[in-house]
Amino acid sequence: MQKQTSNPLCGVPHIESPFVSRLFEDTTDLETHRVASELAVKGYAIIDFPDVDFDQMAEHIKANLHDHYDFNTWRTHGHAAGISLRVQDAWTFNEDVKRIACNEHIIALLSRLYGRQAWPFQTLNFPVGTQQHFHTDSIHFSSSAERFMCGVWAAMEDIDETNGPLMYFPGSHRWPIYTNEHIGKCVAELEGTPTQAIYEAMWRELVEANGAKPEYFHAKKGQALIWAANLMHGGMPQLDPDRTRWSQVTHYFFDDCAYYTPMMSDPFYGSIAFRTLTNIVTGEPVPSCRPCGAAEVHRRHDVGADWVGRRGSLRSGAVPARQSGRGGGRCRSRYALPAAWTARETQVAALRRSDCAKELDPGLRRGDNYSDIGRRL
Ligand SMILES: O=C(O)CCC(=O)C(=O)O
Repeated sequence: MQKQTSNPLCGVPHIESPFVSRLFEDTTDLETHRVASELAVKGYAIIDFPDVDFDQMAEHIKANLHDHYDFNTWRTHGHAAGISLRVQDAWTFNEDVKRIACNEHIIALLSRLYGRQAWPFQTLNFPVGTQQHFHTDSIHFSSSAERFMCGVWAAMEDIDETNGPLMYFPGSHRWPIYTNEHIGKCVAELEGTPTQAIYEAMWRELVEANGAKPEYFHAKKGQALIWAANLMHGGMPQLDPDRTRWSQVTHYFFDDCAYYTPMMSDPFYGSIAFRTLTNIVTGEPVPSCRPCGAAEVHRRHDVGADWVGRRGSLRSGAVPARQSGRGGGRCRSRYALPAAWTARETQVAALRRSDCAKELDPGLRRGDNYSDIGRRL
């Protein structure tokens, strides 16, 4: 049985923790040790995909998904425009995609590396290089507590510099997570739906300021790469459009977090784009929650449904909160926080005193309070 090592930072993934050495000091499995230290230091680790049938499954996936992609249009237009082909969530209709996503060795490994139960929530199948600008997944899929997310990317054929290898900046996972507030954006103010393009100039400057040097994954079929939540990564241009670059990435979250899309959120304006998620293994929805207490005495509070659903009303302007302050690049528009939002703090403090102590006042149950606040906003 594994010894329980004391961990004062139970809300930090093991591989991201300053206590990573002691959290793995009892690990006798050398491969787990290697992967943990590579993820901790570089933000990625390469493994052989742990399924003896991987080659065969990859061939089935290629044959079965082939007709989902318009290769001709991609070769004549898409390739030069730097775009890609993808099928999202093919696990819903393809058993091999699902089997790769649900691989029990991967899930056990990730759970050990992060210190919480891992579960897959999304698959992407690419038949050609994505040619995607480098980015961090932390603006797309994130968690509170932060960094409880990772990607596992598997090569379904050999990849070299001519068919658009995956690229990444080792060590960039340790950089701060920059979101809308850091780049001066407010979703309520943007026209249309934001895309990662609003971050790309900043990322380029960040890479330059850090003197970061890219690496490229010239993968062999059957190799996989695990990346940490904040690793800066992307896809190189596919130099030879006649080739393919079949690959699957599965994204994983971990238990007992709240799950959201930072690029679509302004948390301190009261707008959080919570994610509606399904655990691919169980097929069950996974609600966002707020863990309470140290790992050994773990308790959790589900985030109320009304609270999760209230973001839409903020974007459509139901909250009359805007104070003008616009003018020039340096002077930003300002949004006042609704009074009910600030009042909520008092109620949450009361909730913390009661619910966490398991001494619930019947008049102050979590659901009641969150729902009530959601309605008033
Ligand atoms: O496969 C690639 O080229 C990049 C994939 C990627 O960046 C992602 O899925 O986040």
